[in-house]
Amino acid sequence: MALLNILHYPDERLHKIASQVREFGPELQQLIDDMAETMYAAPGIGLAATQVDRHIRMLIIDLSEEKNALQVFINPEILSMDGEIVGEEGCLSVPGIYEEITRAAHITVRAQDRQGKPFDLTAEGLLAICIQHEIDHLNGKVFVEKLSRLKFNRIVQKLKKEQKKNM
Ligand code: GNR
Ligand code: NI
Repeated sequence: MALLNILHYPDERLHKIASQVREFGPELQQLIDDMAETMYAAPGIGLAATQVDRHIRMLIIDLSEEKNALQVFINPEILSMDGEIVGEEGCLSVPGIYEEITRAAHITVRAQDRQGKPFDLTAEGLLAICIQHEIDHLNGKVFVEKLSRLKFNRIVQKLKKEQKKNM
């Protein structure tokens, strides 16, 4: 197992669009395990492959306290969404920033598990928010880009200042 480096906004690699996973071999299994270790260490409740500079359609989520309920979504597709939910979101690629974001309240997602077996899942609440947040990453989108231009610009300025300080 290994800890992976998480890209930080505004790294342009966070804007890459991920491609379909076609092989479910040992390389993918290793990446899933390494991403899980990285997410738990952070700590975070979700992680998209994009965030560790692997541009394939794979994301992981674990909402449990005990960190023992890993959910793996490969080639996820949202089949339906309805309603609205507002929740405070954070992102491991945008450390220290927490903002309220409006998302669909109920979604049905189709994906494959780590063996490649397809499944459908209906989600609401934090799980629905998290799946949408992670699928956005696979499409090159980061949650701060959903904010007003004023809020977004302030955050980018702040992040650039932080980065300078840490050089
Ligand atoms: O750890 C995370 N917490 C979180 C909280 C509210 C909404 C979404 C998230 S996902 C985030 C981890 C992350 O950056 N995933 O891409
Ligand atoms: Ni994120």
